Amino acid sequence: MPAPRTVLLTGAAGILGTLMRGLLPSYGYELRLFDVAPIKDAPEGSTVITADLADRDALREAVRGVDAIMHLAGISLESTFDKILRANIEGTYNLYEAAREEGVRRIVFASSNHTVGFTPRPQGDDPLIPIGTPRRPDTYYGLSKCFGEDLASLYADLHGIDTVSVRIGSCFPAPTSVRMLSVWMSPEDGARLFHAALTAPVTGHTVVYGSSANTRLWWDLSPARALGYEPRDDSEKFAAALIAEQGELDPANPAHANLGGPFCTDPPIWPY
Ligand code: NAI
Ligand code: 15L
Repeated sequence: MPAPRTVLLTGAAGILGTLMRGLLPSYGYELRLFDVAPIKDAPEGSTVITADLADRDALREAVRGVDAIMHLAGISLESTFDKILRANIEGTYNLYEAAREEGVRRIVFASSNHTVGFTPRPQGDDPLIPIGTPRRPDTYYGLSKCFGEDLASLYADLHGIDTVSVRIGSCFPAPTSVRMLSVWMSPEDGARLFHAALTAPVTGHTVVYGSSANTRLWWDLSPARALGYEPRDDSEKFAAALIAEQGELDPANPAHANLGGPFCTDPPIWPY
């Protein structure tokens, strides 16, 4: 597969989309930006499509001629089932159908650690969580990411569209909780991982965890490294301040016991 050059970035107005449209052009990509929310600060000359994932005609036009898609658009936290159904489940289906119709062969799917959120977090000498651990979604949101991964698997097997599903931890400029010390992915490492996922010579459906090389890491990063990802950051520099402010994680607290943290309570506890 030749290295992709033109990439459709869905969710380009969001937190991660904004970070990635800043970082990915330095890898040589030309980005086409898609979001239902207007993108006010898009660089001059960039292509911006303001449309909903429910709009199949707009999606088809948006994917036409791109080499690959980075699919970030959708609801990124817990919500009502109906809203998740429309944006994340039907929306992701619409995107894959548009890709199939227009012959796009590589998608990077923003999956989430909340596909396996009810997995108990490692403590002490417990082994890292493997990528093959059974799914245990913690929310309708996590459930929609399980659907996205399975949809990617179906479109790989049936239609030859290769997807790398990245189960992102917490990709923000800095971790804001003690839990995030374990699952944080710096934006720069995020760009390194998404670049690896866009270019790695893998076929079919590949699932990886996405984080920096954190001292307090909970999961196995070797599937991501196998794509050529070499993380350079570690959240440990934020640890002392966060622990002084919030204390260590308490295993007896249901919001601290599992990988998904406060998503594992009903209702989820914010902020996380
Ligand atoms: P965000 O909520 O800031 O951005 C999501 C974007 O998708 C928004 O700009 C929104 O307008 C757009 N969007 C929502 N529904 C849409 C629809 N129906 N049609 C078109 N656009 C729509 O979320 P964030 O943090 O940037 O996350 C991006 C993606 O990465 C999401 O899919 C999220 O689930 C996933 N993710 C993010 C993590 C993170 O740490 N930031 C962690 C794990 C997964
Ligand atoms: C996610 O999947 C969310 O999209 C993001 O906003 C964070 O909450 C992240 O997981 C997390 O687990 O911290």
